[in-house]
Amino acid sequence: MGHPTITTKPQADPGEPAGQPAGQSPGQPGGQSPGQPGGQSPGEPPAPDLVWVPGGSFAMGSDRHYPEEAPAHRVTVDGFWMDRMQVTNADFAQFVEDTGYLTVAEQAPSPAAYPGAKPELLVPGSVAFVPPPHRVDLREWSNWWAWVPGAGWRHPEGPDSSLEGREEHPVVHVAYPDVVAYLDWAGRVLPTEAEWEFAARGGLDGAEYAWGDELAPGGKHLANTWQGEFPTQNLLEDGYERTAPAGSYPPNGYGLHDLIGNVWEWTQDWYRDRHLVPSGSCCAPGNPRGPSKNRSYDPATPQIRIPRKVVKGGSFMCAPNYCRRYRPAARMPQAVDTGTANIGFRGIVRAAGRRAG
Ligand SMILES: [Ca+2]
Repeated sequence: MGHPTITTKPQADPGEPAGQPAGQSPGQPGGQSPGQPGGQSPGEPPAPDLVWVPGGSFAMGSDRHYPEEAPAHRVTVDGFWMDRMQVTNADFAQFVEDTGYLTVAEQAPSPAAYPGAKPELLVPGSVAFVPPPHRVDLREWSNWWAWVPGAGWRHPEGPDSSLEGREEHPVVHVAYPDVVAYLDWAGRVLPTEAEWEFAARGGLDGAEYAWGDELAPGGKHLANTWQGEFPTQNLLEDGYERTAPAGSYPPNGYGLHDLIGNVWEWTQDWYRDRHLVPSGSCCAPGNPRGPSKNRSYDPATPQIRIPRKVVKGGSFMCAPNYCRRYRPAARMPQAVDTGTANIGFRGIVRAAGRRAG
Protein backbone atom coordinates (compact mmCIF):
# COMPACT_ATOMS: atom_id res chain seq x y z
CA MET A 1 0.00 0.00 0.00
CA GLY A 2 2.19 2.60 -1.30
CA HIS A 3 1.00 6.01 -0.46
CA PRO A 4 4.35 6.96 0.99
CA THR A 5 6.26 6.10 -2.14
CA ILE A 6 4.29 8.47 -4.26
CA THR A 7 5.05 11.40 -2.03
CA THR A 8 8.59 11.32 -3.30
CA LYS A 9 7.91 10.23 -6.83
CA PRO A 10 4.32 10.34 -8.04
CA GLN A 11 3.67 7.74 -10.68
CA ALA A 12 1.06 9.55 -12.66
CA ASP A 13 1.89 11.52 -15.77
CA PRO A 14 5.55 10.69 -16.04
CA GLY A 15 7.87 13.54 -16.68
CA GLU A 16 8.91 14.50 -20.12
CA PRO A 17 10.87 17.35 -21.62
CA ALA A 18 8.63 20.33 -22.06
CA GLY A 19 8.02 21.34 -25.61
CA GLN A 20 9.01 18.04 -27.15
CA PRO A 21 8.24 18.09 -30.87
CA ALA A 22 4.87 16.76 -31.77
CA GLY A 23 6.47 13.80 -33.45
CA GLN A 24 4.56 13.92 -36.69
CA SER A 25 6.17 11.87 -39.39
CA PRO A 26 5.06 11.22 -42.91
CA GLY A 27 4.41 7.89 -44.44
CA GLN A 28 2.29 6.31 -41.77
CA PRO A 29 -0.96 4.70 -42.72
CA GLY A 30 -3.91 6.99 -42.41
CA GLY A 31 -5.77 4.40 -40.50
CA GLN A 32 -9.15 4.34 -42.14
CA SER A 33 -9.42 0.59 -42.29
CA PRO A 34 -12.30 -0.60 -40.17
CA GLY A 35 -13.58 -4.09 -40.28
CA GLN A 36 -11.22 -6.45 -38.57
CA PRO A 37 -11.84 -10.15 -39.09
CA GLY A 38 -14.12 -11.95 -36.75
CA GLY A 39 -16.58 -9.10 -36.36
CA GLN A 40 -19.61 -11.20 -35.50
CA SER A 41 -20.55 -11.13 -31.85
CA PRO A 42 -21.01 -14.58 -30.36
CA GLY A 43 -24.54 -13.79 -29.26
CA GLU A 44 -26.25 -11.63 -26.68
CA PRO A 45 -23.95 -9.66 -24.35
CA PRO A 46 -23.46 -11.18 -20.89
CA ALA A 47 -24.70 -7.85 -19.48
CA PRO A 48 -26.45 -4.93 -21.20
CA ASP A 49 -23.62 -2.47 -20.69
CA LEU A 50 -21.07 -4.64 -22.51
CA VAL A 51 -20.11 -4.06 -26.15
CA TRP A 52 -18.59 -6.67 -28.47
CA VAL A 53 -15.05 -5.89 -29.66
CA PRO A 54 -14.46 -8.15 -32.63
CA GLY A 55 -10.76 -8.89 -32.31
CA GLY A 56 -8.28 -9.05 -35.16
CA SER A 57 -4.79 -7.99 -36.10
CA PHE A 58 -3.55 -4.43 -35.64
CA ALA A 59 -0.47 -2.20 -35.32
CA MET A 60 0.13 -1.87 -31.58
CA GLY A 61 2.30 0.96 -30.27
CA SER A 62 3.83 3.85 -32.18
CA ASP A 63 7.26 4.91 -33.41
CA ARG A 64 6.24 8.56 -33.64
CA HIS A 65 5.83 9.65 -30.06
CA TYR A 66 7.26 8.67 -26.67
CA PRO A 67 9.94 5.97 -26.55
CA GLU A 68 7.90 3.65 -24.35
CA GLU A 69 5.31 3.30 -27.14
CA ALA A 70 7.86 1.77 -29.54
CA PRO A 71 8.25 -0.31 -31.50
CA ALA A 72 5.00 -0.39 -33.44
CA HIS A 73 4.35 -4.05 -34.16
CA ARG A 74 1.57 -6.33 -35.37
CA VAL A 75 -0.48 -8.07 -32.72
CA THR A 76 -3.61 -10.20 -32.86
CA VAL A 77 -6.29 -10.36 -30.20
CA ASP A 78 -9.40 -12.50 -29.92
CA GLY A 79 -12.78 -10.86 -29.64
CA PHE A 80 -14.19 -9.93 -26.21
CA TRP A 81 -16.94 -7.96 -24.49
CA MET A 82 -15.97 -4.60 -22.98
CA ASP A 83 -17.70 -2.16 -20.66
CA ARG A 84 -19.12 0.60 -22.81
CA MET A 85 -18.20 3.19 -20.16
CA GLN A 86 -15.64 3.67 -17.44
CA VAL A 87 -16.78 2.37 -14.03
CA THR A 88 -18.56 5.24 -12.32
CA ASN A 89 -18.80 6.40 -8.72
CA ALA A 90 -22.37 5.08 -8.65
CA ASP A 91 -21.17 1.67 -9.86
CA PHE A 92 -18.42 1.56 -7.29
CA ALA A 93 -20.77 2.68 -4.52
CA GLN A 94 -23.02 -0.28 -5.31
CA PHE A 95 -20.07 -2.63 -5.01
CA VAL A 96 -19.03 -1.13 -1.67
CA GLU A 97 -22.59 -1.30 -0.40
CA ASP A 98 -22.80 -4.98 -1.30
CA THR A 99 -19.41 -6.01 0.01
CA GLY A 100 -18.27 -3.48 2.61
CA TYR A 101 -15.04 -3.18 0.66
CA LEU A 102 -12.46 -0.67 1.88
CA THR A 103 -10.07 0.68 -0.77
CA VAL A 104 -6.33 0.91 -0.35
CA ALA A 105 -6.55 4.70 0.04
CA GLU A 106 -9.00 4.33 2.92
CA GLN A 107 -6.61 2.25 5.01
CA ALA A 108 -3.51 3.34 6.91
CA PRO A 109 -0.43 1.75 5.34
CA SER A 110 1.44 -0.66 7.57
CA PRO A 111 4.73 0.76 8.92
CA ALA A 112 6.27 -2.68 8.38
CA ALA A 113 5.53 -2.47 4.68
CA TYR A 114 7.15 0.95 4.39
CA PRO A 115 10.25 1.03 6.52
CA GLY A 116 11.52 4.56 7.00
CA ALA A 117 8.29 6.23 5.93
CA LYS A 118 7.43 9.35 7.88
CA PRO A 119 4.67 8.63 10.43
CA GLU A 120 2.55 11.48 9.09
CA LEU A 121 2.37 9.68 5.77
CA LEU A 122 1.14 6.42 7.25
CA VAL A 123 -2.48 7.53 7.32
CA PRO A 124 -5.36 6.95 4.92
CA GLY A 125 -5.12 9.25 1.95
CA SER A 126 -4.31 9.53 -1.71
CA VAL A 127 -2.60 11.60 -4.35
CA ALA A 128 -4.70 14.54 -5.49
CA PHE A 129 -4.24 17.07 -8.25
CA VAL A 130 -3.55 20.52 -6.86
CA PRO A 131 -2.98 23.03 -9.67
CA PRO A 132 -0.22 25.50 -8.80
CA PRO A 133 -0.96 29.22 -8.96
CA HIS A 134 1.94 29.99 -11.28
CA ARG A 135 4.09 28.39 -13.93
CA VAL A 136 6.21 25.53 -12.68
CA ASP A 137 8.96 23.21 -13.80
CA LEU A 138 7.16 20.49 -15.76
CA ARG A 139 9.84 17.96 -14.87
CA GLU A 140 8.82 18.05 -11.22
CA TRP A 141 5.53 16.22 -10.69
CA SER A 142 5.24 17.29 -7.09
CA ASN A 143 4.45 20.76 -8.43
CA TRP A 144 0.87 19.60 -9.03
CA TRP A 145 0.49 16.26 -7.25
CA ALA A 146 0.00 16.33 -3.50
CA TRP A 147 -0.41 13.62 -0.91
CA VAL A 148 -3.72 14.52 0.73
CA PRO A 149 -4.72 12.75 3.95
CA GLY A 150 -8.36 11.75 3.73
CA ALA A 151 -8.49 11.83 -0.07
CA GLY A 152 -10.03 8.73 -1.62
CA TRP A 153 -12.74 7.65 -3.98
CA ARG A 154 -15.48 9.24 -1.85
CA HIS A 155 -13.46 12.43 -1.39
CA PRO A 156 -11.47 13.01 -4.58
CA GLU A 157 -9.90 16.32 -3.50
CA GLY A 158 -9.72 15.57 0.23
CA PRO A 159 -12.03 15.26 3.24
CA ASP A 160 -13.99 18.41 2.41
CA SER A 161 -14.87 17.23 -1.09
CA SER A 162 -17.67 14.82 -1.97
CA LEU A 163 -19.21 12.96 -4.89
CA GLU A 164 -22.34 15.08 -4.91
CA GLY A 165 -23.15 15.73 -8.56
CA ARG A 166 -20.40 13.37 -9.66
CA GLU A 167 -22.24 10.06 -9.32
CA GLU A 168 -21.85 9.36 -13.02
CA HIS A 169 -18.22 10.43 -13.21
CA PRO A 170 -15.58 7.71 -13.35
CA VAL A 171 -14.42 6.49 -9.97
CA VAL A 172 -10.84 7.54 -9.15
CA HIS A 173 -8.32 6.93 -6.35
CA VAL A 174 -8.61 3.20 -6.94
CA ALA A 175 -5.44 1.10 -6.68
CA TYR A 176 -4.91 -2.15 -8.55
CA PRO A 177 -6.26 -4.44 -5.80
CA ASP A 178 -9.40 -2.29 -5.56
CA VAL A 179 -9.99 -2.65 -9.26
CA VAL A 180 -9.53 -6.41 -9.19
CA ALA A 181 -11.93 -6.72 -6.25
CA TYR A 182 -14.57 -4.69 -8.06
CA LEU A 183 -14.22 -6.67 -11.27
CA ASP A 184 -14.44 -10.00 -9.41
CA TRP A 185 -17.70 -8.79 -7.94
CA ALA A 186 -18.94 -7.58 -11.32
CA GLY A 187 -18.00 -10.77 -13.20
CA ARG A 188 -15.33 -9.11 -15.31
CA VAL A 189 -11.57 -8.93 -15.62
CA LEU A 190 -9.19 -6.22 -16.70
CA PRO A 191 -8.17 -6.12 -20.36
CA THR A 192 -4.60 -6.78 -21.38
CA GLU A 193 -2.82 -3.79 -22.85
CA ALA A 194 -3.24 -5.31 -26.33
CA GLU A 195 -6.97 -5.83 -25.83
CA TRP A 196 -7.35 -2.31 -24.48
CA GLU A 197 -5.42 -0.72 -27.33
CA PHE A 198 -7.25 -2.75 -29.96
CA ALA A 199 -10.56 -1.61 -28.46
CA ALA A 200 -9.45 2.03 -28.23
CA ARG A 201 -8.55 2.13 -31.92
CA GLY A 202 -12.15 1.40 -32.84
CA GLY A 203 -11.15 -0.26 -36.12
CA LEU A 204 -8.96 2.66 -37.31
CA ASP A 205 -5.76 0.66 -37.58
CA GLY A 206 -2.71 2.95 -37.52
CA ALA A 207 -4.61 6.17 -36.77
CA GLU A 208 -3.15 8.63 -34.25
CA TYR A 209 -6.35 9.05 -32.27
CA ALA A 210 -9.31 6.87 -31.44
CA TRP A 211 -11.35 8.86 -33.97
CA GLY A 212 -8.83 9.55 -36.76
CA ASP A 213 -5.68 11.61 -37.27
CA GLU A 214 -6.64 15.00 -35.82
CA LEU A 215 -6.83 15.75 -32.11
CA ALA A 216 -9.83 18.06 -32.48
CA PRO A 217 -11.29 17.77 -35.98
CA GLY A 218 -13.04 20.99 -36.97
CA GLY A 219 -12.24 22.34 -33.51
CA LYS A 220 -14.50 19.76 -31.88
CA HIS A 221 -13.11 17.96 -28.87
CA LEU A 222 -13.88 14.24 -28.84
CA ALA A 223 -12.41 13.43 -25.43
CA ASN A 224 -11.89 15.11 -22.09
CA THR A 225 -8.28 16.31 -22.16
CA TRP A 226 -6.61 19.61 -21.20
CA GLN A 227 -6.57 22.71 -23.40
CA GLY A 228 -4.22 25.53 -22.51
CA GLU A 229 -0.90 25.50 -20.75
CA PHE A 230 -0.78 22.71 -18.19
CA PRO A 231 -0.96 22.94 -15.19
CA THR A 232 -1.82 26.60 -14.65
CA GLN A 233 -4.16 27.47 -17.53
CA ASN A 234 -7.21 25.35 -18.35
CA LEU A 235 -9.22 26.84 -21.22
CA LEU A 236 -12.06 24.30 -20.78
CA GLU A 237 -12.72 24.15 -24.51
CA ASP A 238 -13.94 20.57 -24.05
CA GLY A 239 -16.30 21.65 -21.28
CA TYR A 240 -14.66 20.00 -18.27
CA GLU A 241 -11.97 21.07 -15.85
CA ARG A 242 -11.49 17.70 -14.16
CA THR A 243 -13.44 14.49 -14.74
CA ALA A 244 -16.53 14.46 -16.95
CA PRO A 245 -19.58 12.20 -16.63
CA ALA A 246 -18.97 8.89 -18.38
CA GLY A 247 -20.27 9.01 -21.93
CA SER A 248 -19.98 12.78 -22.38
CA TYR A 249 -18.23 12.37 -25.72
CA PRO A 250 -19.16 10.34 -28.82
CA PRO A 251 -18.27 6.64 -28.86
CA ASN A 252 -15.55 5.21 -31.06
CA GLY A 253 -16.03 2.78 -33.93
CA TYR A 254 -16.86 -0.08 -31.56
CA GLY A 255 -19.38 1.94 -29.56
CA LEU A 256 -17.04 2.48 -26.60
CA HIS A 257 -16.91 5.82 -24.75
CA ASP A 258 -14.00 7.67 -23.14
CA LEU A 259 -11.23 5.18 -23.79
CA ILE A 260 -9.22 8.30 -24.47
CA GLY A 261 -9.09 11.08 -21.89
CA ASN A 262 -11.19 11.64 -18.78
CA VAL A 263 -9.22 9.16 -16.63
CA TRP A 264 -6.44 6.68 -17.34
CA GLU A 265 -7.48 3.04 -17.20
CA TRP A 266 -5.72 0.15 -15.49
CA THR A 267 -4.76 -2.89 -17.57
CA GLN A 268 -3.61 -6.27 -16.30
CA ASP A 269 -0.17 -6.17 -17.97
CA TRP A 270 3.09 -5.50 -16.12
CA TYR A 271 4.93 -2.46 -17.43
CA ARG A 272 8.19 -2.35 -19.33
CA ASP A 273 9.62 0.78 -20.89
CA ARG A 274 9.39 -0.62 -24.43
CA HIS A 275 7.16 -3.11 -26.16
CA LEU A 276 8.39 -6.66 -26.22
CA VAL A 277 8.43 -8.03 -29.74
CA PRO A 278 9.37 -11.69 -30.18
CA SER A 279 12.25 -12.06 -32.62
CA GLY A 280 12.19 -14.55 -35.45
CA SER A 281 8.45 -14.99 -35.30
CA CYS A 282 6.63 -15.37 -38.59
CA CYS A 283 3.30 -14.20 -37.29
CA ALA A 284 1.73 -11.51 -35.20
CA PRO A 285 1.73 -12.62 -31.55
CA GLY A 286 -1.71 -13.61 -30.34
CA ASN A 287 -3.12 -12.12 -27.12
CA PRO A 288 0.25 -10.95 -25.73
CA ARG A 289 0.52 -10.39 -21.99
CA GLY A 290 3.51 -8.07 -21.68
CA PRO A 291 6.67 -8.74 -19.68
CA SER A 292 7.08 -10.38 -16.31
CA LYS A 293 6.41 -8.67 -13.01
CA ASN A 294 10.13 -8.53 -12.27
CA ARG A 295 10.68 -6.22 -15.22
CA SER A 296 8.11 -3.74 -14.01
CA TYR A 297 9.97 -2.16 -11.09
CA ASP A 298 11.03 1.44 -11.46
CA PRO A 299 14.79 1.53 -12.16
CA ALA A 300 14.90 5.13 -10.93
CA THR A 301 13.96 4.06 -7.41
CA PRO A 302 15.68 0.72 -6.80
CA GLN A 303 14.94 0.88 -3.08
CA ILE A 304 11.20 0.72 -3.82
CA ARG A 305 10.06 -2.75 -4.85
CA ILE A 306 6.49 -2.11 -5.86
CA PRO A 307 5.59 -3.60 -9.24
CA ARG A 308 3.91 -1.46 -11.84
CA LYS A 309 1.06 -2.11 -14.25
CA VAL A 310 0.36 -0.43 -17.58
CA VAL A 311 -2.32 2.25 -17.61
CA LYS A 312 -3.75 3.56 -20.88
CA GLY A 313 -5.74 6.33 -22.49
CA GLY A 314 -4.54 9.56 -20.90
CA SER A 315 -6.68 11.78 -18.74
CA PHE A 316 -8.18 15.22 -18.26
CA MET A 317 -4.65 16.30 -17.36
CA CYS A 318 -3.10 15.47 -20.75
CA ALA A 319 -2.21 18.66 -22.61
CA PRO A 320 -0.31 19.46 -25.79
CA ASN A 321 2.44 21.18 -23.78
CA TYR A 322 2.91 18.42 -21.29
CA CYS A 323 1.55 14.92 -21.75
CA ARG A 324 0.30 14.09 -25.21
CA ARG A 325 -0.96 10.73 -24.13
CA TYR A 326 -4.52 11.10 -25.40
CA ARG A 327 -3.81 8.40 -28.00
CA PRO A 328 -4.41 4.63 -28.13
CA ALA A 329 -0.67 3.87 -28.36
CA ALA A 330 0.22 5.95 -25.29
CA ARG A 331 1.02 4.17 -22.03
CA MET A 332 2.40 4.82 -18.60
CA PRO A 333 3.48 2.79 -15.57
CA GLN A 334 1.49 2.86 -12.36
CA ALA A 335 2.51 1.30 -9.05
CA VAL A 336 -0.08 -1.29 -8.08
CA ASP A 337 -0.56 0.13 -4.61
CA THR A 338 -1.43 3.65 -5.67
CA GLY A 339 -4.55 5.19 -7.13
CA THR A 340 -4.64 8.85 -8.08
CA ALA A 341 -7.18 11.52 -9.02
CA ASN A 342 -6.92 10.67 -12.72
CA ILE A 343 -6.89 6.87 -12.93
CA GLY A 344 -9.99 4.70 -13.24
CA PHE A 345 -10.85 1.50 -15.07
CA ARG A 346 -13.33 -0.65 -16.95
CA GLY A 347 -13.69 -4.40 -17.35
CA ILE A 348 -14.05 -6.98 -20.09
CA VAL A 349 -15.57 -10.43 -20.42
CA ARG A 350 -13.73 -12.82 -22.68
CA ALA A 351 -15.70 -15.16 -24.88
CA ALA A 352 -16.03 -18.65 -23.42
CA GLY A 353 -12.91 -20.75 -23.76
CA ARG A 354 -10.62 -17.85 -24.56
CA ARG A 355 -7.90 -16.71 -22.24
CA ALA A 356 -5.36 -13.95 -22.55
CA GLY A 357 -1.87 -15.05 -23.32
CA1 LIG B 1 -10.99 19.02 -20.04
